[in-house]
Amino acid sequence: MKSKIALMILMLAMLFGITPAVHAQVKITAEYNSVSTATKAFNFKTVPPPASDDAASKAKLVLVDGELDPNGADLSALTDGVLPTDEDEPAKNLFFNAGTGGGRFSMDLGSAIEIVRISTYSWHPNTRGPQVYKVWASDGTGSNFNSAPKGTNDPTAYGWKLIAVVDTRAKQGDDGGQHGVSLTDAKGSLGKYRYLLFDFYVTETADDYGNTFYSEVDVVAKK
Ligand SMILES: [Ca+2]
Ligand SMILES: [Ca+2]
Repeated sequence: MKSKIALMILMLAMLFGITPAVHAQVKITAEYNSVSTATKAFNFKTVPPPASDDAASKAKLVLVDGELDPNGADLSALTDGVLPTDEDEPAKNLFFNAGTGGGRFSMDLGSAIEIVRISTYSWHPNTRGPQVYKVWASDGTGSNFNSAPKGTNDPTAYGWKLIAVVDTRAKQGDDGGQHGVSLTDAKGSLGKYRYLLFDFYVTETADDYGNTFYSEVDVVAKK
């Protein structure tokens, strides 16, 4: 338990501490369906619904740091195109273990591709609904590239570039419900990358249940 708490503190420090400047062009679009309006269709105002045939569907996912909650799905749930049909469906979501501060995983797309959009989707009736994460990308060609830097290491020192810091928590009140996020770039492409690295953080530490229920992560390649 001591190591879990240490990891949580470290990850929170990394999230709220000094972070390198994010690529100025990346646009973060975060949209939300309340508990009463969310449906299994995951329809948002402008964020497209999750896809089953996106570039992430064939990606290889690896758990780099942290532990998954045994009550939830494994990493494959993030890219299988399958969605929960209810607001509290652990088996259809990926979430890090209760009492831990989140974790890190990588995604290997197989080859470097032009990425036009990364979208993330989550659904839960209360504090496990919002998304708090960082995502880095790499083409994997740098001499210092490490495909699996542990959570204590800043990926930018290992050949990764920070793409976005996402936080969809409401400023006040309950923000349970369905959250959809799209990362895009005014230039039409986030860049040409083979690897993505995600840090998922807890939304709160008031209790052990702050790890978000992630339903899907889409990576859309340029056509
Ligand atoms: Ca997908
Ligand atoms: Ca899924």
